[in-house]
Amino acid sequence: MQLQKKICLLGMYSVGKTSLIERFVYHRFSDHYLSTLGAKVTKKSLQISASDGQQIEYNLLIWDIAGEETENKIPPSYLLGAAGAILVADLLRPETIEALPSVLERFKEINPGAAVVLAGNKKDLLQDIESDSKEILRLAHQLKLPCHLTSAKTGCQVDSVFSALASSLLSRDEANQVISPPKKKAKTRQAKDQKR
Ligand SMILES: Nc1nc2c(ncn2[C@@H]2O[C@H](COP(=O)(O)OP(=O)(O)OP(=O)(O)O)[C@@H](O)[C@H]2O)c(=O)[nH]1
Ligand SMILES: [Mg+2]
Repeated sequence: MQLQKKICLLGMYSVGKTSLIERFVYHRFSDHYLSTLGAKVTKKSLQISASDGQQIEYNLLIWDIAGEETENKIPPSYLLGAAGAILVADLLRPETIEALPSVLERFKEINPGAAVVLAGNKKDLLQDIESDSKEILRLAHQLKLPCHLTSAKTGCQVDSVFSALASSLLSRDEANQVISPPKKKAKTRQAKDQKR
């Protein structure tokens, strides 16, 4: 079964949203910083097994959205219709972590039922992972959201954060019965049983 989903990468400027997408989709990284203007959409498919064993293919439309600034709010049309979001912070810039609750609030205002995961990025730059990841892990706990410590540079946990989002999309699709058990097979078996 194939399903198309819009997902958004959100968070302050220069936290590594574009770099995470580049790593996930094209397996590459650049140290060069080119700030995103507006939004850019990239496609990538991801396979996941539903709880009944059927293979689900999520065709992700990944929206890379420029970091919000006070005078430059994200247009609602960029967020509209999203099934999920990865909220990204730079582990070495506390203000980027502090910004996440309001980013989440704005995203959820427009997409109340959407799935959200957090990414604490630039893990490769940390000297003391335990102390430098405390704040984002505390926030994730408080917001009850999954959180991954990623590095777009090394690729560490990048696939995991996208997979975690896909798992949350799957749970929602199963709960909303968008993905239902393969009924045809059940009927065929029933018919066979009746014939016997
Ligand atoms: N060391 C390291 N640098 C990173 C990592 N991720 C991104 N960068 C660097 O951080 C800078 C900003 O990365 P971008 O991916 O452009 O950030 P962005 O969030 O898309 O920024 P805006 O488009 O302005 O909102 C670039 O110079 C990247 O090379 C990482 O995991 N580790
Ligand atoms: Mg960008």
